[in-house]
Amino acid sequence: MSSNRLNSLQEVNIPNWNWSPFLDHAIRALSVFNLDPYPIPEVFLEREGTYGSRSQTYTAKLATWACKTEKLRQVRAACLEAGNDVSVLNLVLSPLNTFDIPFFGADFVTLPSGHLLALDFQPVLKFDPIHTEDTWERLLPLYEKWQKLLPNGGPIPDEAKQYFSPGFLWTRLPLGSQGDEMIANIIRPAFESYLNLYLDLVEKAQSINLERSKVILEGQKRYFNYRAQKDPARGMLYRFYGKEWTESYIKKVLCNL
Ligand code: DBV
Repeated sequence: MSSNRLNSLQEVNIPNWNWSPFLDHAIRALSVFNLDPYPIPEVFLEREGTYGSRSQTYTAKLATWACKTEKLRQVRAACLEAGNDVSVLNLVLSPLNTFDIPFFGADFVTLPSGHLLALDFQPVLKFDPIHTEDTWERLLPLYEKWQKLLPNGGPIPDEAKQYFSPGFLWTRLPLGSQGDEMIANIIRPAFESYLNLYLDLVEKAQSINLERSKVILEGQKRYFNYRAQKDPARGMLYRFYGKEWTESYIKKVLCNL
């Protein structure tokens, strides 16, 4: 992997980060395509903050990995490790709007209260059969296989539901060996199988016509506007990096369509 940080195909430099095997796997799996750099401005590439009290301060390190391919406008991973007990991998694959396929999204969040794990193909147009039919047909068997081995993560806000697929894998797991084992034995292969299927959709995707691609673009913008406004990470990122930097990271990197 190139060591040129500015081209943003740099390695994520977070020692002991517990989600490394997941990102490494994703980068390997993506390598069936030609990976082009997706330049991330230097101020967002790596960021360190501190938090806590005067007697006990902790470091919060955030790194962004990104690339693009012929059909994926942006692939980006927000990788966070804070103190001894907070660790996040937020990975989103965003297709160009000339392809009629959903987003790939993974949100793996370790907090002092436990792991919160989400995996989905997030639809651009949830109620449009052209957009969803073939995809859900292939995704649902994977969902059924893995979700039944996991506790349900609980309700999500009503307004968010249009952005989740029927294959939304969603769970909360305890810290400690029980949670770790479920991550290794269930979440890891679930992630690999979702990503595998997604990359197959990308590979097979055919360009759509101009009229349709405008509809997809509007849907993609709606999705990112929603995420930019409701990003559940905002509170945490404010605490670590301040309001100004966080808002600009959300607008310019995470949800920049
Ligand atoms: N989420 C991000 C980024 C994060 C991040 C960039 C760098 O988009 C972390 C960090 N997600 C994050 C944190 C929380 C969540 C929650 C810290 C916990 C917030 C808290 O408890 O205070 C999946 N993530 C969530 C929730 C859902 C998802 C449903 C719970 C929201 C709630 O309880 O109201 N988010 C959702 C999903 C994707 C996503 C499927 C797909 C990429 O990003």
